[in-house]
Amino acid sequence: MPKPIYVLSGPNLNLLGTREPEIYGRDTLEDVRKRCEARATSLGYEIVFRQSNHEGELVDWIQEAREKASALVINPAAYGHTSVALLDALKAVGVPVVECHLSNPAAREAFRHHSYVSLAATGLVSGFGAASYELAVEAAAGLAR
Ligand code: CA2
Repeated sequence: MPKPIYVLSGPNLNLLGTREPEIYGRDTLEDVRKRCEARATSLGYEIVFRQSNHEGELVDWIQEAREKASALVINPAAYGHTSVALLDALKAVGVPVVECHLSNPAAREAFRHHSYVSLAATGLVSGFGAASYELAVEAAAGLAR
């Protein structure tokens, strides 16, 4: 069995499915986890699926992925727009990185148009709701081979 694909989610995504369904959909983060797990299993991978509201904890998990992951999917949420710390950690991770977003930040407010995380990602999947995560897992598996 290859090393797992890490799937990390940033701040407030624990609230998924409880508010703003017109933007983020009705799936909960647990629903998203199940969808990612099913897609990864079909591709021969396990996943490590985690969410944190804390920037430093996300940095710790990205550093952990350097040793323990085949590839990394990250929805950095608002930290994507602000965090040089996440960018620095991702630049050092040494495994393929796929950025994902439920919504399409490029079609939203101007402050969402810039992503530090994009500077360290091979690619970006955005705008497809929970399916963005599944597609990102598939892309990550393809990059990991
Ligand atoms: O579209 C995405 O996945 C985002 O990463 C979500 C972030 C936002 O800051 C990014 O610009 C785009 C916000 C996550 C907040 O998630 C919530 C979900 C349900 C209810 C409240 C917040």
